[in-house]
Amino acid sequence: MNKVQTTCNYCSLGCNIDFFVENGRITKVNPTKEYPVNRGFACIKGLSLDKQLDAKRDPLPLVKNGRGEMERVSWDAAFSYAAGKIKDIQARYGAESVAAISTGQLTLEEMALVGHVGRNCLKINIDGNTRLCMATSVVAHKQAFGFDAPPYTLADLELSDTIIFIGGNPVVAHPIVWDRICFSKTPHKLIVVDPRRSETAQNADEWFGIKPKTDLTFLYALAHILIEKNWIDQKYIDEHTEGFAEFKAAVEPFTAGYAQSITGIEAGRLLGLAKTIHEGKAVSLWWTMGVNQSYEAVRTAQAIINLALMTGNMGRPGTGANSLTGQIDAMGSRAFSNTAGMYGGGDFDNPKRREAVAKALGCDESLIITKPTIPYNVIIEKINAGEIKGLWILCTNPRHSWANNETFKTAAEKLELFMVQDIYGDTDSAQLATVFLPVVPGIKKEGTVINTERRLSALRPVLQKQGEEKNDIDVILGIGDALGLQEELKRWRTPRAIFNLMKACSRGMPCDITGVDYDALAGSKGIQWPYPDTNPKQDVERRLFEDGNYYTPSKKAKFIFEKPRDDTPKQSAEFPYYLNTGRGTVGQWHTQTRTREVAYVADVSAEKAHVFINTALAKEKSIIDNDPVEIASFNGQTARFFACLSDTVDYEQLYAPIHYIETNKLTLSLYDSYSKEPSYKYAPVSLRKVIA
Ligand SMILES: Nc1nc2c(c(=O)[nH]1)N[C@H]1C(S)=C(S)[C@@H](COP(=O)(O)OP(=O)(O)OC[C@H]3O[C@@H](n4cnc5c(=O)[nH]c(N)nc54)[C@H](O)[C@@H]3O)O[C@H]1N2
Ligand SMILES: Nc1nc2c(c(=O)[nH]1)N[C@H]1C(S)=C(S)[C@@H](COP(=O)(O)OP(=O)(O)OC[C@H]3O[C@@H](n4cnc5c(=O)[nH]c(N)nc54)[C@H](O)[C@@H]3O)O[C@H]1N2
Ligand code: SF4
Ligand SMILES: [Mo]
Repeated sequence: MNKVQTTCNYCSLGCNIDFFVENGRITKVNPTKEYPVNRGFACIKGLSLDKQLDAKRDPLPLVKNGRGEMERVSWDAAFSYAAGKIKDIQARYGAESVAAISTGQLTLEEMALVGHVGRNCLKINIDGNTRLCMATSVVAHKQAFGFDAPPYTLADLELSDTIIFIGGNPVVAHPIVWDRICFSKTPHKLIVVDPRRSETAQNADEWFGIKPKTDLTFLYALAHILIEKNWIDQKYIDEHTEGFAEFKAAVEPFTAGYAQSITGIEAGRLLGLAKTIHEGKAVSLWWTMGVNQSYEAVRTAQAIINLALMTGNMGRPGTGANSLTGQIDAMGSRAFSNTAGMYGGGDFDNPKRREAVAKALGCDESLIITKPTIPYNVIIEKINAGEIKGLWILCTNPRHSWANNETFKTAAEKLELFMVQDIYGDTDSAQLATVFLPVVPGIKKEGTVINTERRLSALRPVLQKQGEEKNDIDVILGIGDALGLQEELKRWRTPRAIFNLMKACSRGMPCDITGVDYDALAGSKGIQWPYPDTNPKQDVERRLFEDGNYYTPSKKAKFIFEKPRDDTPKQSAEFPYYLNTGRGTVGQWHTQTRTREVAYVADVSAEKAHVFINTALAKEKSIIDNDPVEIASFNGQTARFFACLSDTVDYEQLYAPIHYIETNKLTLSLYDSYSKEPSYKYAPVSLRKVIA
């Protein structure tokens, strides 16, 4: 039996799993005992990675023919068709009339390669679907810390005596995080801030069920109390931060009484929470999508950072203002996709970085794109406006996952060229494609991913691809070659070669990985960045900012703040309730293309779109469990769901899991001002029972 250790390519924990293979067949699946993230555990998704092999997939691509039918063609024919069409559209409408959307679920080598072909060689815009997820944290980190750097190591969960989750539900979304909290040997208090009594809130010591989108006021009021009581770390503030005096003045009006009127949390409870933070020896604050997916998300994330800074809860074991990522390689896409910043970080107009990156890539500086991509929402708007005529999507399913998703449908229908690169040909997006490029799943792929705590981990093929099967690298190279880019791509032919290019780009940057050896990463415990070849620290767990130095020019972290916004859609007589959205169950993954193959998941999750409704509201409307209901949204759309009565949502709140396409029919085209991340978690809606 041959053992292959690889990385689960679902969530951002990046658990390692040992697959045992005999005669080309998987015979045993064991979570890797020695891997420091999951230590012998894994969730149902990681244990079921092999199920993605069960789909009867055709290895050959499809191209829409003159009769409007998708026709099976050879790989060479698909590559030359795609390349010809890209060139034709660019010749007629300009370079930027083609765009691409990548993801945080590809390996960093795949993302780097498509970033090179698309951005450098074709001069097109490429955004990541990380925009839907992590853009907020990226901007918050860059502005406050000087670089996009989540500071923690997962071991901090077990070293913390006060664990505060804001807008995160690890019981469902980060099962290994939850596991590590449950088995922590440090006596601790778990506090959850979430308008919904989530699975994590149900298991917490304290739950703050705030009104939706009032986090900023809640956090500023906490800061106000901490300052008023002098429960702050003045030494840390003086030595390692800037902007505190201005912040102090700005939070002055946010009294506990005022906050109560906005957030619905009693003043006394807020005071109690401030005291708990003050008394904690190691306070860690964790946030995910409840914070990131909002119209004032960046400032909310920074309000969390401000709390950690002012109480000296940074850089010490068990502390931190910690953003958990979502997709397996969100961190790889942030640092190595050539989309919003250069490979390894830095701005496209920074002459020194341009020179260094060109040298690392062994190319002329003029080849490197000169500006960041336009964001995801602008790409979709420009397609709808007829300015963008060609779109290539890789490893993402926006017809389902994009906010206000009917706008994606209208966009896709306008495209002259819509290339979908996916492991399944029947996704909601693939059904609109003009070119479908089938690829093998992660279990047959090779490359590197970076998890939520900045840990690089190896993906290694458990099984080899067969016959006509292609992986993502093959397909991107195939299109690149058909475009005539052989010279530009000569250093980019294998995952190892691409990794080494990225390594060279990272030199001297905060995310320096020059000390990582591509081959030695396989079967290892993974390596957290930074890991420079000049001083590779051998410890398995490392956090950032232990010396109090940040990546800003002054080496100090910045207090950043702003008045809460008051210009966004609100509940009204017409739309008296609000729709909250998020993950459903541990076994369900996003648009459910992959997890539908897991029989156990199918057995224990609802087949159709459902919405959680408070029992009192349901009673008022004579709705009982499983009744069909119709929800009308502020965005002008309506959708049908099955009712699921539950007091985990309050009277005004409806909660719809994202795993059904109906949910994003109702979400808004509303974004954070700085990160352009969609405000997925709040839409004013109305509700009625459907009478048969
Ligand atoms: N099983 C499973 N696991 C996953 C995924 C999956 O699809 N399925 N996806 C992965 C990905 S890509 C991501 S990004 C993560 C997401 O992980 P999480 O962010 O933990 O998941 P969500 O359910 O989207 O949202 C978390 C919580 O935010 C709350 N929330 C809504 N509005 C507000 C608000 O105004 N304030 C506050 N404080 N909270 C609010 C919601 O009620 C919800 O409980 O999960 C990852 N893990
Ligand atoms: N309302 C609402 N909407 C949301 C969210 C929310 O909380 N609320 N969350 C948002 C967030 S955080 C995220 S991350 C997005 C996720 O949104 P998407 O990225 O659109 O969701 P997935 O279902 O993960 O899509 C991944 C696609 O890649 C395919 N795939 C899997 N493996 C491979 C591979 O190796 N190669 C290729 N080429 N394809 C592969 C899968 O079959 C699938 O079609 O959804 C966002 N949408
Ligand atoms: S917790 Fe995340 S990385 Fe670990 S097995 Fe589950 S989905 Fe995979
Ligand atoms: Mo995500």
